[in-house]
Amino acid sequence: MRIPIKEVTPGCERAEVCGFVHEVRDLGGLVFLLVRDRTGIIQVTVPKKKVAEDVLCAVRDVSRESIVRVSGTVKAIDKAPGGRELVPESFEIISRAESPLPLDVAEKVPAELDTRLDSRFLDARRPRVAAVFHIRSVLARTIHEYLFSAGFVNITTPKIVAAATEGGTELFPIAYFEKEAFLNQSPQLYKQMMMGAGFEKVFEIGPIFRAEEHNTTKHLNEATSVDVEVSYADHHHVMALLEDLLVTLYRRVDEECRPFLDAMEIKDFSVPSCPFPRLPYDEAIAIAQKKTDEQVTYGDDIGTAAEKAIGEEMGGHYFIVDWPTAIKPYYAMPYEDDPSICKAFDLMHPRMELSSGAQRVHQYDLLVRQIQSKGLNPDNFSFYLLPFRYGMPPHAGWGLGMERLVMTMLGLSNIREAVLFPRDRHRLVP
Ligand code: AMO
Repeated sequence: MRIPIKEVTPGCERAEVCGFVHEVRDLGGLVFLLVRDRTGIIQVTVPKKKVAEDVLCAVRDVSRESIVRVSGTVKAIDKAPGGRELVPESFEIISRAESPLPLDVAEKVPAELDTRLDSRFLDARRPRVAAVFHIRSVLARTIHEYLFSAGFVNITTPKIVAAATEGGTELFPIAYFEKEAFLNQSPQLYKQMMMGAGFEKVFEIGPIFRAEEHNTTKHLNEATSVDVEVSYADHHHVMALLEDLLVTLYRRVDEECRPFLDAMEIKDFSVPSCPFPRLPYDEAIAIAQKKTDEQVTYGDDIGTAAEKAIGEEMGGHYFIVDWPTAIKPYYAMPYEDDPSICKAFDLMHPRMELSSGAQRVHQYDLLVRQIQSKGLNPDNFSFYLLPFRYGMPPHAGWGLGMERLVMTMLGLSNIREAVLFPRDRHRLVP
């Protein structure tokens, strides 16, 4: 019976392991192989004169990254990884790897990101790359645990839709029988509709599709969004939820993911503390105007240069609040005393935006007017508007970009490193 390599200790008598051939070194009378599985590495020591002929033939024949099954006796030995070695009685090549490999898994030869993504399955055999996705998995589990224990209901909303949620641009049209359809940009309309269904607290972790033309290090065409919507809540309430969740995620990674952080050589992992500063939009613009040469005007969205300048000034996570109503989507609630600004917020990491959210408009008439004011036709939103006519609780929520969270948390330079198989302007395979 195969056991995980980690479980082969110097005290074991015999063991059978399966895994990739990490390295082969022929030293004349002895052949040393390193065999690797998800849990660790073991040295397989083959004394040529003492092993059976078929074992020797297979060992001589094996190539790096082939899958092998090895069984034999375990010996304690100080110099080997884990303080033990395996001397094989049987050695079977289960699946042979061709040579040369498209990518050096041992990372002795560095590879370009494109080459790595073309052979992602090989790239992900590298511990530092695998670590990103193990940590991402811990994040997904922690988000589920956190939201379930706070009483949220997990929902799944359609990804094939008839209308844009975030405005008309950035949509991928698809062929849907005789109708026009699109890939959904956000679960926004559906999570709000579930407030109309009385669910009160919902969340979804799912794909969002954005037909962004530009190729940047922080945009994907298919991203993963953590979406939350809460009834009888305002923007303050859901900002507090978001910052507490974020700190919980950092803390969990700090506590649970040390081996993965070590594999990535991350030494200075620090957990941010709550509450994050709330920076009004006009003050953010003033900082950007002072600190960049680029033209920054009140009423514009915050561009990359401004984002960087403000991030440097703030030095940690922060919220930008009180946005001009004109540049936020129709569903953001304007302040009663000054409808030119609204109860929308962005959660920022010094490097980039991580999340957007708002208290939503829950009054039917106001919502129709806001849709019209954005130059959109309310008739195209009739399915969304319907629940607002039959009792809609006040509500608020946010959408958090999973890849941007992973990217900023782990200091990755390109968002593509935070996705197994990224979709961008030029990449549709693998
Ligand atoms: P927004 O469009 O700001 O808001 O998206 C929310 C978050 O999703 C991530 N994100 C992306 N990540 C990578 N590539 C992209 N192309 C991309 N687009 C978005 C970002 C962003 O902050 N409906 C609102 C949310 C809400 O109000 O609840 C929305 O979609 O991290």
